[in-house]
Amino acid sequence: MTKKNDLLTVEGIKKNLTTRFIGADIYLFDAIDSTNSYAHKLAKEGAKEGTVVLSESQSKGKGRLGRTWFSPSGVNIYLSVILMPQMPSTQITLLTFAAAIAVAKAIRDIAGLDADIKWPNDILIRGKKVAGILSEMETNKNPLMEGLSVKFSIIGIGINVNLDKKDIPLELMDNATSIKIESNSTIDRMNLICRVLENLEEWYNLFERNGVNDIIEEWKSLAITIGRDVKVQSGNSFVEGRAVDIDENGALLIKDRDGVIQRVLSGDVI
Ligand code: BT5
Repeated sequence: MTKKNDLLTVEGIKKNLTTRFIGADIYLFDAIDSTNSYAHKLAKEGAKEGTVVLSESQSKGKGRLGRTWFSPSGVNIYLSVILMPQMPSTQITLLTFAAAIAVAKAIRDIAGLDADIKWPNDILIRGKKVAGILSEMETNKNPLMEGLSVKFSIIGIGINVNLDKKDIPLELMDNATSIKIESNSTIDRMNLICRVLENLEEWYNLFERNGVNDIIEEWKSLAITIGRDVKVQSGNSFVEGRAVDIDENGALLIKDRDGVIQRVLSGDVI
């Protein structure tokens, strides 16, 4: 149950937010199907870069590949940001990385917990998933770039904040956690939203100014995947071996049993 003074408000967020453009326009709902779907619709209708969509709950919260995101009311964060980066569609994973850095650092700062990143889009505390990121995009042909370029991207972030253990559904029990469960304290969600948006703007700006290197270095310093033996499922195929690095598009480089480097751009570490 949510106490009335724990509810999110646009004024409460804006009062505290120091960003230049992310969150200049904020849409906040009590209930919605998916903040990503709504942000996508807004972007198509011409919403500005940096527009943020938030909801207290989602009835059809989306994960990747048609999976669902458990989105109970009043305790967590479900937010989507519209970004319009000048980049080829092949670099979209780097926006996921920027968001993962933003979330992991905000959790570290506010709750003092070791939040780690698991390739490509999970934030974990003590091995359990506390947040997930879903980057979606529309593309078009850009005469200045090879292949397709990003027209706009929707960065969706779900964070389990004040979710109690007893409210986690059975099927997620073994793998999901919340900041409250791990820190034993209730977190100010508006404060966390502001820190996430500020971090995201900082890393997005760095990316636009300096390219991929800073993001990749920072991501690696927060990630637990590199250096481990992994099995990655990508579609119907599996790659097994030692995760040795990521490349300039955020693909995972895995050294297989024969010593051959396999490149996996999307998938799940299982
Ligand atoms: C993700 O997908 O982790 C991306 C989640 C993005 C959610 C945000 S909420 C705001 C925005 N609007 C949306 O509609 N979506 C975004 P994936 O890597 O596919 O992981 C999904 C899997 O995580 C599920 O199949 C479950 O196993 C697990 N899961 C679902 N809900 C969870 C939760 N609340 N906490 C932890 N794990 C969860």
